Amino acid sequence: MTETGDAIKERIRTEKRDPTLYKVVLLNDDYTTMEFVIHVLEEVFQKSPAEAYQIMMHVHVNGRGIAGVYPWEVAETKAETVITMARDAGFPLKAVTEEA
Ligand code: TYC
Repeated sequence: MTETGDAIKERIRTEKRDPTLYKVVLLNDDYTTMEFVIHVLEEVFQKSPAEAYQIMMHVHVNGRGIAGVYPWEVAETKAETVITMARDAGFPLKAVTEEA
């Protein structure tokens, strides 16, 4: 392979391994039930019941909290899933992504 070819291959590999991570941040509100937030943390973010309870209470008390940290596309999908599940259940729960 030529030097140029190797350089292009290397660039493609680098792009595929983008190390940037994103936080999925849950926002508090007055209407979503604590049980629903715990359910979301267990189902979407694979948290144990104890961890899910702790994160939910952190958000409830502090206004926001980190549900998990993931590569961009995973973080965006999880945030969208949270919003869709909440809308379907009639809750205003919001999740946003932020660079970690
Ligand atoms: N504040 C909500 C209540 O008192 C519970 C809640 C916690 C809502 C975390 C959203 O991201 C949230 N029912």
